[in-house]
Amino acid sequence: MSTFTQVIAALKQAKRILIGSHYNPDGDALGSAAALGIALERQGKKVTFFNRDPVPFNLTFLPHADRFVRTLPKDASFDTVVIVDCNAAKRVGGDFEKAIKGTRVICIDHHQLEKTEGDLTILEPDAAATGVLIMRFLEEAKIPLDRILATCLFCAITVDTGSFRYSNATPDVFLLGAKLVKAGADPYEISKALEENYPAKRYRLLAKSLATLQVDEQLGIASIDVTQQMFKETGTGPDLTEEFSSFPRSIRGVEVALFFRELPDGRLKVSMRSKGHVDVAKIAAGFGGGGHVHAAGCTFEGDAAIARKKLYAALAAAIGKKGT
Ligand SMILES: [Mn+2]
Repeated sequence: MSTFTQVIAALKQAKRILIGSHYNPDGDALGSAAALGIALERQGKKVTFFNRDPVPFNLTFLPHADRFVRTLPKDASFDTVVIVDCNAAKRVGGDFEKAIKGTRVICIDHHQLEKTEGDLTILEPDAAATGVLIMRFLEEAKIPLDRILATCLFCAITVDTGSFRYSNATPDVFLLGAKLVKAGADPYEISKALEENYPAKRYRLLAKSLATLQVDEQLGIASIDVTQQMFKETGTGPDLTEEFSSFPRSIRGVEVALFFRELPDGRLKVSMRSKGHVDVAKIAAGFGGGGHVHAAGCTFEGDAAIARKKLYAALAAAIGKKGT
């Protein structure tokens, strides 16, 4: 693992920097990438902001959101690449994987269980968001916060802490939030953009999905499903399923909430949310996925019904471990 001092020194030497974050980006991925890139531009660097996927509709309010490109010119060349909110080029995907060959790679991330590909890596699984690490970078690099940087970083932290509600919302995280609000971030404007900005068809999809609700009271597991058919009927896509897992999670007695989503090729993807002691990152890893202790996911290969059974068996074992 590397220090901020090392990363700052490397970025000081850099001239043409490519910043990438994981595909299906969330507010932490794009907020962190935007804040870091804007800060580096202020240091006179040439910065390219990359994400394979479009900026989700509820993140277009981010300063410089329109700067993210989804492809790179063939002759694009960079001397330094920064990967934020993940730590493998394949999680960024697209043109990014080719563009990083022969360049210095820096990773800044807070996910567990993945191997880093960085020449320099800051990996802190205990950090509430990558945005927290970017804040620390700015502080150590003596780059002052302003409204633009604060807005990006407040978005990053608010998204990854469930609006400062999850167990990662520590006193230190609240102090960082206060700093960002002092620097000009507007919590209500940001939360309005993030959460009070949905098209009506999201709720038509949600209604269909909630009709699939299954609750296993014995185990404390609740699940909902979204199928390709439902997307078709409502004219929606996976970008409108953000936070669907919060509905099964909000049921009394539920320890683990599951959100199953059918992929266009028929495979089944699951997002898991744990309310208590169950480490869903560990369970997801058993199926080739990953994430955090309280939020993780994986995609199953092969028969969906068998995959579901296997997942429930793994969860039952984990839930049964309580108190031993
Ligand atoms: Mn994150």
